[in-house]
Amino acid sequence: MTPTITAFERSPDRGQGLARDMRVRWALEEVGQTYAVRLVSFAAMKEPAHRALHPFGQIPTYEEGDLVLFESGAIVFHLAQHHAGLLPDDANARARAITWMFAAVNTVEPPILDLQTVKLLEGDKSWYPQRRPLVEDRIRVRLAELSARLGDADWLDGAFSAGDLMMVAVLLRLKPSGLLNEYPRLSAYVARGEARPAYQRAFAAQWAVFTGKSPTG
Ligand SMILES: N[C@@H](CCC(=O)N[C@@H](CS)C(=O)NCC(=O)O)C(=O)O
Repeated sequence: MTPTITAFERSPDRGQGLARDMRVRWALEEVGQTYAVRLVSFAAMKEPAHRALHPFGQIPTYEEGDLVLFESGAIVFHLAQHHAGLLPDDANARARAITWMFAAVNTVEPPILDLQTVKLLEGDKSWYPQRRPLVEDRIRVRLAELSARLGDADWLDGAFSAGDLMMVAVLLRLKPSGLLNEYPRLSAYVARGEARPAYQRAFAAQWAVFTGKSPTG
C-alpha cells in the first residue's frame, strides 16, 4: 500500500529542506518505500479536514490504509519498525538508536527551535540583541556535548540509523545560523547525512515542489 504524506504547498524555507516532511521523505527513501504527497496550504492545515489527521493543524501527516500518524519522529519510527534498514536487529542496539531519535527531538531540537522563534517573533523587540546570544549559547552547549559523544565516528552508534536521520535533520535547521560551522565534527556528520542517496532523492522531491525544478536546475 502506498502511504500518503502531507507537505507545505509553499514552504516558508523556499525549498531548502527544513520543513519536517523532509525527515519523513528521507526515511521513506532510505527504506525504499514509494509514497504520495498531498500538498496543503497554511489555510487548509487549519481546516477540520486536516485537523482530523493532525490535531495541531501542521505537517507532516502520514496515511497508510486505516492508519493516520502525525509527529515526524513517530512517523520515522513507524517506518523504521516496519522496514529493514533504519534500526539494528540487536535489541540493545535498537533501543539505543531509538534513544538517539528521542534525543534529537527532545534534547537537541528545542533550543534550535527557540532560536528560530526568537528571530521570528522577537526580532524587532528591544531585548533581542541581549536574548539572541543567550539562546545561541544554549545551543552551543548541546552541540559541544553531541560533538564530544560523536568523536571521530561516522554515526552516533555504529551503522547509520533512524537516530542519525533524526539528528541530522534537526541539526540541518541550524545551517542558516552558521553555528554548525563552529563544530567541524558535526558539520562533517551532517554532510555525511546529506550525501546519502536517499537524502538526495528526498531533497530533490521537496525542492521540486517549491521550484518546479530539480536541485541542479
Ligand atoms: N513536532 C512536530 C512539529 C510539526 C511542525 O512544527 N510542522 C511545521 C512545519 S515544519 C508546521 O506545520 N508549521 C505550520 C504551523 O504550525 O502552522 C513534528 O515533528 O512533526
